[in-house]
Amino acid sequence: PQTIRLADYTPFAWQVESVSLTFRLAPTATRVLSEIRFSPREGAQPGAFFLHGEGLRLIACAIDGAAVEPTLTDQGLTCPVPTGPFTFTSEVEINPEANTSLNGLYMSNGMYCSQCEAEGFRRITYYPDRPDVLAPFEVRIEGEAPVLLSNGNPTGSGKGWATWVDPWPKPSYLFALVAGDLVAHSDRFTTSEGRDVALNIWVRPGDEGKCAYAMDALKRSMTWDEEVYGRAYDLDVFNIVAVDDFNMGAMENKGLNIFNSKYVLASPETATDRDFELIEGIIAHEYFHNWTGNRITCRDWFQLCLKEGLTVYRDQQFSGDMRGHAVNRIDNVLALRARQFREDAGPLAHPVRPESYIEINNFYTATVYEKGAELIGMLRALVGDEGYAKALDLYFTRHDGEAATIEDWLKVFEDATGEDLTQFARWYSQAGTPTVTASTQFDEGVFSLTLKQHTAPTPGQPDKEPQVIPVAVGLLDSNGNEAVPTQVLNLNKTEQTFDFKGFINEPTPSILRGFSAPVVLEIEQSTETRAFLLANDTDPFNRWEAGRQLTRQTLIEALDGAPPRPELAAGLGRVLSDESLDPAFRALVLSLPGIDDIAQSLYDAGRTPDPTAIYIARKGVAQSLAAALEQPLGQAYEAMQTPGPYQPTAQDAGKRALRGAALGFLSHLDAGARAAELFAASANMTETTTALAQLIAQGTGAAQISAFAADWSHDRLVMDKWFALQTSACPPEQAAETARNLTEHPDFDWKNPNRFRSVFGGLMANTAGFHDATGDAYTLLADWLIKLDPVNPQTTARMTTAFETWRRYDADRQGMMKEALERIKATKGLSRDTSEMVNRLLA
Ligand code: BAL
Ligand code: ZN
Repeated sequence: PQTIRLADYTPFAWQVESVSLTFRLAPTATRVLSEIRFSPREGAQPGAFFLHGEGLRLIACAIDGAAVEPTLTDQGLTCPVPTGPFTFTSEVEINPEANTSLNGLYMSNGMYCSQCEAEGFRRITYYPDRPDVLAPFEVRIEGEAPVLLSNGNPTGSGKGWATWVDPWPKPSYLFALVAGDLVAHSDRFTTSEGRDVALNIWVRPGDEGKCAYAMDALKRSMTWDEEVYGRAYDLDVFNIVAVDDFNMGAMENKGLNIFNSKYVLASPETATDRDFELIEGIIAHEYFHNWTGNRITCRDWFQLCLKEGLTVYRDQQFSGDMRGHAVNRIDNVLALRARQFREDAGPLAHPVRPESYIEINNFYTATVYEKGAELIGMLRALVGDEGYAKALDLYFTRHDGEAATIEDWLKVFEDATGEDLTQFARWYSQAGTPTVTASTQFDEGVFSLTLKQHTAPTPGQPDKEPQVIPVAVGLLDSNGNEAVPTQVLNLNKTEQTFDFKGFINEPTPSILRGFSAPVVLEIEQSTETRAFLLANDTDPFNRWEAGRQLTRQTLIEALDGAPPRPELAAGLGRVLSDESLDPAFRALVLSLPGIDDIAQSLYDAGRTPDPTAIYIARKGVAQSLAAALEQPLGQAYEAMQTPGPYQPTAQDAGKRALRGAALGFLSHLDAGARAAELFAASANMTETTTALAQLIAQGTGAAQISAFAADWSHDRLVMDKWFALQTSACPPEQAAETARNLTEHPDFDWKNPNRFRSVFGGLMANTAGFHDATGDAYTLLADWLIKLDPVNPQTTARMTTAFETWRRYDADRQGMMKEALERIKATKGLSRDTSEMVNRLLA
């Protein structure tokens, strides 16, 4: 397979003036007629003309009406073209029903649906399928389905046809088509520019009652983008479609977002607090792409973080505004550490802007998305809020309608603020998570903070240069008052010392407040200092972080047989009972680091982690904390009830989160009695799944597992939870067998990505279960990935990341994981997607 390199970028030599497409839909033989107007740009040479096309049956093509016989390969066509402007027409046939890859035009439960990012449009028709080719599209759809949708504004419809015009030039990856028996949940929105926009969420009949929350989130997103970024919507209609078979979470096609149904459909009975939160965030994310991604797109796929990092940053800002910044920041950092730090520490580490790829779908990663968002946050910290606002305004005016690069992005910051971002740009090209080591000294009233930075080698990058790291620091006096309020230190050398003068007593530093940079902070701190920060830090992130450090230390000590330090229970108990604190925050303080987190900490410290031992130690710590805090936990469990009808508000969700955290501890003491009671009484999915997870973890949930299935077998999304809970929450020694049994369940529709991910994503999340010493889970997952690969390469490739930590473990586990990967690698006809992933994992 061919490696694509950033350094080889060359512009397309033709401009596409217009695209007109006609679809004659038929499940196994859809005809696509295209008329594309090309005009030459600099570098255009007669004859040298290539259009992408994969899996297409060419019926005919012509240039300016004269038939041509192009040279066809499995990647596209070449044909002679004239020197001046010309019109290329073609007719191709495709088979949506046979398209199980869910890439291009495919069918899901009888509905036609498309997914074109990154390179799916070439499976629909011949086209320069690259993000720097922008054109206005007209689409005519002919088909029997009652609803026929494409991008832009509707311009006509009749029995069996509809036409759409999208006036905004767009790259082909933003094309979309949907046709099916759908019903709409509709609303309207008037933009700040006075445009009256029809809003529709299209779902299967019967699901229309589960769209209200998504619609409300959409309207809040539209208002927020006007108020915060000055960006108004630019078409007369905004359509969202929910589809059950989808590889990603959602897709920002212009004016026609397509969503995995799990991120649209919600009712109190069927969706959890977390589902509501994700729906809100993803609706916002896709909507925000209308400006950051669609109006300004990416020149090439190496620039993916230009739209994704920025749009994640924007959706995180929005969610913070909607739900509270402190808790939102902690949640985002937890996700960053769990997925991106893990990626950056292993064989799949790559820069936020990669320099080469074989299959671009493999680079829709936590690094591009979440670390990409962190870079925006750091830029903002460096230039200030005003500088950020100026830079963004300049970005929108300068690059509207263009396909831009990271250089363009950094240039608007330089031009708007006068900052030199040459060194900052390293964040985009250098992979790996920097470690910042802090040490302090106190001498004659001067408090000195020395910060050192180091980044370990990553694949292809043995040597690292120092980065620009904004380190937000505050100093506390011995009463816990702010002696020096937060200031941002600019660490840009390998080692720097920062002095703070005028102290009588030594202050306590609170470093990396708000998690001001995506780094690992190492500082030698006593248990007392951590307990002090947990009790007193005025920065909520660092307050939580102090508790986290304390629990992590306790868990690691427990592995070596030490009982939990009393400071931990005392500190957690104070937070638990502090009613001035947000319950959601208290829940986060009470949540223990996961097994994967501890395994990485041990590995970083030069030890070989044993996931089974960590599981046992973690359970022991939870039990002893539960015993020490039984009374306040019981009180919180009672006090955090949310009587009355379920509301998906952040406030109520926070109470339920704290109640769930208390239940988690208490279940160790009452063998699941409270959980069984809660399960029986619950009228909402949040409490039902919280209770069921505890019962499954205690190994006492058989009756409830059956009852849940009996209640919900008709609801796909709820049954996804049923599958996932069993593999993720069950005792580790049962994990592989549980997963295997579930694959034999009649409802295990393995070609549906949500269902496949429920079972195997759940298994991966059960760290001790996945890494059980028998290696059964490795074998099972490898067997299924080999089976899934020819059907759905994208989902298969994504799930190979289960093995990305293989080098962390002991020789036996390493050997078994390596063998699983080698077996996948040796599979005949393995997809380019999966092949690239296993090669990188094994390299
Ligand atoms: N562009 C792919 C889906 C998303 O990031 O919104
Ligand atoms: Zn996105």
